[in-house]
Amino acid sequence: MFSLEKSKQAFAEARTYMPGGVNSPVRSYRSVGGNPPFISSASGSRIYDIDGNEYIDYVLSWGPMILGHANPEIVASILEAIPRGTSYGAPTLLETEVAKKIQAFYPSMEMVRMVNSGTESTMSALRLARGYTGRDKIVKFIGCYHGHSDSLLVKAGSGLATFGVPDSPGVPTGVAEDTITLPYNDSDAVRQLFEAHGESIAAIIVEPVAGNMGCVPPVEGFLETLREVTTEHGAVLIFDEVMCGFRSSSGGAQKYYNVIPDLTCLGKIVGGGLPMAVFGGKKEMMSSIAPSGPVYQAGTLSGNPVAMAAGLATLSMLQKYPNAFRQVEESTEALCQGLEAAAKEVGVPVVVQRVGSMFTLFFTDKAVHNFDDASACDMEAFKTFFHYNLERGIYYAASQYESNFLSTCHSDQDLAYTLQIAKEAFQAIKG
Ligand code: HOZ
Repeated sequence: MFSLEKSKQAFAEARTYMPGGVNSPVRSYRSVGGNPPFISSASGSRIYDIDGNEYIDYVLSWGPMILGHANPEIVASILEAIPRGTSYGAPTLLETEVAKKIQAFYPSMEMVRMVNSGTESTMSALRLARGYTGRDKIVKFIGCYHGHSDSLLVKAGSGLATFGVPDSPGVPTGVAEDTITLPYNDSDAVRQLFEAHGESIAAIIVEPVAGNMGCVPPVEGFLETLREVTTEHGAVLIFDEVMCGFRSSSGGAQKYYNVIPDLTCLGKIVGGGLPMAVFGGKKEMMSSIAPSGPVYQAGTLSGNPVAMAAGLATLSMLQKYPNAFRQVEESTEALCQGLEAAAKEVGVPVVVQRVGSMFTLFFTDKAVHNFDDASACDMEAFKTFFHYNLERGIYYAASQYESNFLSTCHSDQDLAYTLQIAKEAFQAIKG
């Protein structure tokens, strides 16, 4: 019998000490209602809560656990690193090894700077773009989330969309004024903007596959347009691949769509689940970063030896088993086809959008190309689907505005059970 009794007590206590009882808003389940399970452990495709419930995990820490939770080789590398000390604030050999591995997957990242989170990565890439071009304005797309730095917390998707807040209080008006927002996948709007104001724009930042309004792929020509206009007007093109990195393909969205940005931001996955992120790109541009150049960026925990060990182990395994990408993509494709077929059979309007091994099931009857499309989905149906699944051991992202992921550990049996429960959930929605 499914129960979240212990999690309920834990959540009540946590709310006394932390806003909403959590350290990141979507985890609080406000948009879907109910109580979040408090997690005690995870292994392979499974995650376990303190009430003893077991779930097939499609969140995977919001993407990074592509090789499954607690992968033995990654765990061994971490355990081996810890006795050597957990932080030095000084250079190590490991950092260069990790940089080389990142470059092997992402050749456009000729030079990198390591940081601790996706937020730091995008914030620093933007500062570099502004410093390099000597311009202030940046362009982002409505529904794309690039972390919570001031410039980027404007019409962001993810947690803000989940809670229906377009912009956050606390972002200075002057900063927000320098952020121009356009609808995702609207090439004409981008062209018009650059024709009128191209000379004052430092950068376009984009999730080349949006993950934070649910999984929304770029329409044909969109990324190409971004590349064209930025080149033409001397602006910097930044791909935020924090979510879609290593998920769209082994070389991310830039390899999959064959559009190469000037700067790339990666997070989560490069640290094998430990706090680590990175930004990088053209050597000439990256040379503007301190101490080579004047654009300041720093951090004691950057290049942390334990995170580097986890990252190196993850990237080495992905290099050693390149089939991992195909395997996880094939499983994701099979699952998505099965979900769509089950919904169709029951007669519930559902569109499943997927790129590589990330996907979102939207309760709608038409393709989702931008934030307005995502917002028009049936959120009540999503809630019913979400809770029906959770209570039966399937752990999806707790918001229609998020993506789900698979790992190499998700077995055929996992997928079969997931599809069985999905069909039942569609029947429950149909009533
Ligand atoms: N909105 C974040 C992922 N897209 C959630 C991160 C978290 O809660 O850990």
